[in-house]
Amino acid sequence: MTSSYGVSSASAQGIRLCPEDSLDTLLAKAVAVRPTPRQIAWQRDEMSAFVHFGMNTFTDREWGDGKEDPKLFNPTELDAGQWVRAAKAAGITRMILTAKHHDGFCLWPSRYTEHCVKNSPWKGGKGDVVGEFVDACRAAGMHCGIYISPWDRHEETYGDSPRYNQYFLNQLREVLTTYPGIEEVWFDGACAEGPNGKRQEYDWRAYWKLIRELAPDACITVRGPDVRWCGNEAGYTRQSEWSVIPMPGDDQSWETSDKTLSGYIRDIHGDDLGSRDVLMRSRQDRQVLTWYPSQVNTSIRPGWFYHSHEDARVRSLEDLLTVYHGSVGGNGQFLLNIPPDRRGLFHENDVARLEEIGDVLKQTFAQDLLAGAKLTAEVTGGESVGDIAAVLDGNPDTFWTTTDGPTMATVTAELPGAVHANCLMLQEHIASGQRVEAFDLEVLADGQWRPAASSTVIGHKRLVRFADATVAGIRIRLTQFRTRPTLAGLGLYFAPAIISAPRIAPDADGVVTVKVPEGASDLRGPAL
Ligand code: FUL
Repeated sequence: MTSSYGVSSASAQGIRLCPEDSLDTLLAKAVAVRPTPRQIAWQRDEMSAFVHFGMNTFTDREWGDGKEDPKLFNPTELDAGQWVRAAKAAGITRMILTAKHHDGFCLWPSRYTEHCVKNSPWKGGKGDVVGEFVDACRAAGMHCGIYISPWDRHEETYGDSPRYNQYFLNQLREVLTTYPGIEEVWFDGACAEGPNGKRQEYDWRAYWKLIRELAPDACITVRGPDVRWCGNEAGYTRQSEWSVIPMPGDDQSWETSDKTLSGYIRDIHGDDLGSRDVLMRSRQDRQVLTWYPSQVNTSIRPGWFYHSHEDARVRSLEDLLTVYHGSVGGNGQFLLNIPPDRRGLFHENDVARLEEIGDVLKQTFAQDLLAGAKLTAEVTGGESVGDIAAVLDGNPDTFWTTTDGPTMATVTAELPGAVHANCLMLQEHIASGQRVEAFDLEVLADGQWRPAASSTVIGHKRLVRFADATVAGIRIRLTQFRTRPTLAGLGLYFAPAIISAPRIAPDADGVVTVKVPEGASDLRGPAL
């Protein structure tokens, strides 16, 4: 099937913009870009765990230089099952292990290098961390992926580009066939000179092609075509996170074309990667609209690897919940790093924090306050299509939409009784593209409709916090969208207040200030 843009609608992964495109054409093109099934599966795993573990754990470093003795690697109580249980307690459904970091030390017994677990004292050289990790994930129904660093500071062929590319392809083949069914391959783009003084040229196309062949369901993340880095490692999120963004490259096949990725994303750090303005600006140089969703990766501690001196610096619950609401609740995916210690276990402080996250998320989202609500949809300048009740059925594949051409769509929920609420959840049917650009929320409190919040894009999921209110109904007005809006999910919740210790700091004049930590709801407790 071919759409009016000459693009197969079944594989609308890349649609080229033209300088003469009108705004309407741009919006129609943007809506015609759709996620692949592997991208949808990835996005539904809203929270992932990153597990940075390896030689650096034993040298207390963040980046090893590749000269480390494999004998240093010797976890005393490694238990990948403990990692999986702790992650599960937080509500995490996917995990990614650093099978190889920049120091080149491999956590699986590789036949292509001596710099790996087989030459460590751990389990007499017979151990396999990747194997144990994959088995533990599979046993618990956890999706799993690997981080495998192309930058390799140990391997002597690094810098001799064709030879190293072959080495890296061999390693990829080894991992993806020894542990079949890997669901994500996470590539960092770090690159340097090898021992020959030459800069390594990575053959990304060949790496991606091999992954597609051996692990067709795997998303290739960050330095890959499926998932983009959000642009920072601190957990900052955008107010409007678009999954459809313009990229340099070839339409439909930008991931397989011979073009280099020199341009990649023009401005990965910008606040706005996909608005109408961005679409207009991207026409001139014929960029290609691509489904390229955002992953927010950050660590539970200051470092990516475990350092005992950071045991008291595990990030606060409110801080991590803020990242959760901004990422999962902002059309992104939350990749939270938890580094195992030298025992090969997540540290008790990290485990406790993961449990707290899970408890709060359960407390918040276990009960949808819209259960039993009467829903109506009103479409200004168009008609409803489908049953609006589909937004409450818990099935992300069923959805409500409208006919062409409306200027506004209003969904009203009358509740069977008044409830205490402060958080709205909305989901689009992203298999139909990303469409909503702005919406308002009103709540029925004390017999009156009152504005409670305004927000922008929705995508896979939008969480909107608003001031605690006792409400008998809610009304969502979709005020701007690219074409017929869709809604696949709607929820109303009460998120508990997070009570945290205030930060007390004297300034240079000895004046003491008491601050509420970012993300905490309020300042409470005994007067000081
Ligand atoms: C970075 C790496 O250099 C860090 O060590 C870490 O692995 C992080 C997730 O990606 O670019």
